Amino acid sequence: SNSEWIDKIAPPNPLENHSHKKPLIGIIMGSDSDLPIMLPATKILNQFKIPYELTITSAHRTPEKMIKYSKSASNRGLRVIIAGAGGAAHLPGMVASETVLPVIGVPVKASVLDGVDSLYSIVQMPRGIPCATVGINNSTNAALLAIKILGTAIPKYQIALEEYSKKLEEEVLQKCEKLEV
Ligand code: RP5
Repeated sequence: SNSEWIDKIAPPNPLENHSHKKPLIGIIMGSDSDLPIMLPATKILNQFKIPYELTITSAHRTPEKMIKYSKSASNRGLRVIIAGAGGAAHLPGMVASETVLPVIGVPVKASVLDGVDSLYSIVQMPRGIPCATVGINNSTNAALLAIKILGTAIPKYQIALEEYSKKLEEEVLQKCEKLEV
């Protein structure tokens, strides 16, 4: 169930802001049913020790909360927003229209249309209001892209990203070695 997923996310009580550290990245999603898909983003941010906040807000069900969140995001110190949504996935685009921060949309596979509906809803923004879009269900890449954006201003995150890439490379090369013997 969703509550089990909530319990699995570290640090504890993720639906509240981290009070001890000012969050740099905001992760939002349209419904708690998106949590399992957004979980890998939290794993990456924890791995890179980047303070983030996590909340649920819906473009359709809680439009006022969404607007308040978007309008206050920059002043509250956030640098990037990651927004996951499925179906008629208007959340990332609507948030992008109400904030100066970069918004990265994660299309969630949530309906009988297999996530293609979400992908198209998020990627096909009108000229003037950009919203970065990653692959369907790929919140890992959303987090890594957010860290790359942070890295342009905070060099330690670029160093951490280089280490991450190096590790990925070594993993692949090790697998090749095993195959080739
Ligand atoms: C969107 O509708 C959410 O982002 C979710 O992906 C989808 C389905 O939501 P529920 O089935 O949880 O209501 O708003």
